[in-house]
Amino acid sequence: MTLTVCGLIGSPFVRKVCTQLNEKGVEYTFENLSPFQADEDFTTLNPLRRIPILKDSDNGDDFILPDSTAICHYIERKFPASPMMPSDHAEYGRALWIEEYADTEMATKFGLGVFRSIIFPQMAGKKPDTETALKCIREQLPTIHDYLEGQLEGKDWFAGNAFSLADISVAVQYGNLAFAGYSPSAERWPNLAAFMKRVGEKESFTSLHLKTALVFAQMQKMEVDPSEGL
Ligand SMILES: N[C@@H](CCC(=O)N[C@@H](CS)C(=O)NCC(=O)O)C(=O)O
Repeated sequence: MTLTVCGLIGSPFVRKVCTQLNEKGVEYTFENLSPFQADEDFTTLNPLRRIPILKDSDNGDDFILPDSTAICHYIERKFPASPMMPSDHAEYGRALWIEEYADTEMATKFGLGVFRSIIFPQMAGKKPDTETALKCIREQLPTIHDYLEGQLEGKDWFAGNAFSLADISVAVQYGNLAFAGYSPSAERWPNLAAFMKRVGEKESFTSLHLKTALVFAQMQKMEVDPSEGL
């Protein structure tokens, strides 16, 4: 059996899949695949031309699974040991919702608004677009932090009482914000800060996060004035 995760480690969706596999202790190989430099064949792997993509030799050479959510729930079904979804029905539903919220609302605002504005221009040898990123941090992100802060009230994890796919999905998005140089104020959003600290104690997450931080280490980071309370 060979599982291969294809993508770039800088993608939160790719790290979501790899963190789950690490947490479950499932071995996999990693294949670098950039959606931005891929040829036309990439469209046959994923018509949306996005990463991650999973290959599983158990299912033959033709088996290709795109999309982090499809991949993670496939992995959950194939490797049920060390479950990463709650067994309680209500909490299971909650985990799915938080995963969806992270993959759509958070990914759009964090990824397109902040991460891409800071990191992508620098990859092309240009200056980071700090103005766009700051506008997003000021106008769009507080609503997301507020929502998640409320969801964590009196709880260690987003769904059930153990680290789950919901937590991974949220944490990898905050990871990409951190690579751009911004993390939400711990004073204003203490539950969120405590949550990220707990996730940071998970080797499955931190090993990948630190490896990715090195990729962006030379890049200029944004600075947010602490007096803004963001
Ligand atoms: N819903 C997808 C989203 C995947 C996604 O947006 N991946 C980004 C990288 S972070 C991508 O491949 N972008 C390529 C592009 O925008 O052209 C998933 O969960 O896998």
